[in-house]
Amino acid sequence: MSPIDFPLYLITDRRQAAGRTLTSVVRAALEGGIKAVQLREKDLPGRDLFVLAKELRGITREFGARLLINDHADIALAVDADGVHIGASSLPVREVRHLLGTRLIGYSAHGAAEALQAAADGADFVTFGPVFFTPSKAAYGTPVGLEKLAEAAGKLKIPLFALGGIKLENIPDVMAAGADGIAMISAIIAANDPKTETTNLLKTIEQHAAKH
Ligand code: 3NM
Repeated sequence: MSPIDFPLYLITDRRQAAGRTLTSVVRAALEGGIKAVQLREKDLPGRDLFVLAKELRGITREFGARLLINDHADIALAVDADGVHIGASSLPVREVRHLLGTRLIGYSAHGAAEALQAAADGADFVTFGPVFFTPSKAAYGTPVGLEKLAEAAGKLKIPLFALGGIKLENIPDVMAAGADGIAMISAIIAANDPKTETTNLLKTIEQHAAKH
């Protein structure tokens, strides 16, 4: 069985938590059924990130969920996380593989060629986006759209998680384009009721998952 057994990948941004603590919002998502969380919080210094990572390691473990750390392989190892999520400006995939052994490596790709290269280098899965416009980070540039998503999904042999501007309403189209799963920040982190929202998202993904 693939180690990528989660259909929905929650990426954190504490600034979108509407005054709630990130830990409380992640706990709600775990109660709603989320099975994989990426701790991102790019602005935090290493020590603060480590403290938060330890906290999230505790609660993800309670719920049998994966925890990946954005960029910081050292922090991932220090808290016994399940893996690291990296991108073009991070340590290269092969270097991270040396450090992490069999832990998971997720890679943020923005085009098919980049996604294929990450797979060839040994990434376990990719996020691909931004599929749609996302208020979460304007710096991601022009959305790639569903056609590019379909092209990449068709070529790739590792799981692809569509990312960027994804919410309940557009999940059917994204899954129909060939995504294996969905990654998101705001639809869960900024939700009034992250637990119920997570459950609804998971149900919708399940309903539209390709049957292999
Ligand atoms: N990475 P939301 S888009 C963190 O395209 C991130 O690589 C992206 O946030 C990429 O689910 C993105 O709120 C933000 O749109 C996703």
